[in-house]
Amino acid sequence: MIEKLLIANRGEIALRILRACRELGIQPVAAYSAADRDLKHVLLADEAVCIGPASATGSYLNMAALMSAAEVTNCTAIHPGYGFLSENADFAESVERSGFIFVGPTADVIRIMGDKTAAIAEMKAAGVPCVPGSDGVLPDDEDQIRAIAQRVGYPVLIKAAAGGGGRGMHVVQSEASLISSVNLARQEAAAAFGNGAVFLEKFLQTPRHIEFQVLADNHGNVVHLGERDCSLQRRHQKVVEECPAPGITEAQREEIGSLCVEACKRIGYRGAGTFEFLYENGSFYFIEMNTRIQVEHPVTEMVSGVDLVRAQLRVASGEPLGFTQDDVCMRGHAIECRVNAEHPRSFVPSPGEIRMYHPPGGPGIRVDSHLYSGYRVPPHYDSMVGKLIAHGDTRESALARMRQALSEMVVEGIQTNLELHQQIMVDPGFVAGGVHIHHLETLLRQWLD
Ligand code: MV4
Repeated sequence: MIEKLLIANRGEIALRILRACRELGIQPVAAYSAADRDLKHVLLADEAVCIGPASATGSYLNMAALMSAAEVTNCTAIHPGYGFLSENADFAESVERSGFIFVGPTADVIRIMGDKTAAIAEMKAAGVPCVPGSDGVLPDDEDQIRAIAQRVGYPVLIKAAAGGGGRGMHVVQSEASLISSVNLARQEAAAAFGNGAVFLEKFLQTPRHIEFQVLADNHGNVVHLGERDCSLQRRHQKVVEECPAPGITEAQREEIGSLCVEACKRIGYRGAGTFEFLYENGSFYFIEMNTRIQVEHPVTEMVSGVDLVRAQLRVASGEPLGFTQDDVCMRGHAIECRVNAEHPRSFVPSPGEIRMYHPPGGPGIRVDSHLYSGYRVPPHYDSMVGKLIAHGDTRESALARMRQALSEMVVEGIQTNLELHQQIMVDPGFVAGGVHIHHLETLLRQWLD
């Protein structure tokens, strides 16, 4: 087992990793920025190293500083968490080249998945259903581009090959605007990612966002832990997630889950991973793979009983998974509300001192948060300050527990989106289940008038 591990992240996920380390007898070392001396996991860690200034570029994105921190504290492994360097293939490569364990898949697998066209090609080869599209980067020839779009059928969506997460996408309704949109998308992609390559797909108008969780070890064992529905989002930021996805049958779960497992075996995947799909009219379409632990992993943990962060650490240490697909038993339903420090109407971040903090509790309630009374939320990072997770035997029971938990929770001193979550939990669309990716934005517009 890894003896000592550097936590190369901050906030709730850093605390989550610290807790998993302690459980496994791994010594956690906190790498923190100058603005993060008071983070809960920094205070709880036996050792903590300041890696640079408040700005993420100088600290949590500073590869050299993180490697030095691991070196001077005699860590043998680095956990990147989510965001920051978690899906940076160059970082994973430097970490492993320097003799440390990177908690995640190999650098080449991260690199393939970072190239969206390469990822789609791998998935197609593994038999995973994908969105009809250009099957690779668009050529330079305008007639050829027009022919591809014609074959796929309008509307089409132009995406950056090096993109992901929704940046630099353009919907094209008809041939009239095709070439100008492709050129614009190429310019934006070149500026944003240093790579102007773009591809196109059939644009799905009102899909749901459903993702499958996988877990793989170094010995060829791979399992899937079912799916999460992450359709409730605003501007590509997920707001509420749940497991399982409402209305998805056991047969569909088994079919898509097994295909994801097959794909993992094909590419030599290791660790925790997520296959993102769009789901429309009863069909799944693969769009991207995430090679990190995700913010919403707790809903899968609550339903599967598998501790994903502990599994990541065990697998990274070279241990076998220790269970098979037949051992996986999904029980009940879990819902997660992301708690953000933000203005309830404008969504502008609301950093500042937490004057009072009362987390909720009771059966089936889990709070993943680094907040405490007196803590100052710094203005330099993401506004998410915690996650409230409710589990129950049924979706209705999880919803009832979530409503009670939200009504108990007190966060004073900053503004939060807790009220928004209370409204969502009684919204007839959300309560019915199975809303599409534009549902929340539609609701927010309605609530304005
Ligand atoms: C799409 C799509 C519709 N059709 N692809 C946005 C983020 C990136 N991961 C992929 N995204 C989308 N790809 C096709 N062919 C709509 C989206 C999309 C979206 C997807 C998941 C969750 C939220 C979304 C919000 C807007 C657009």
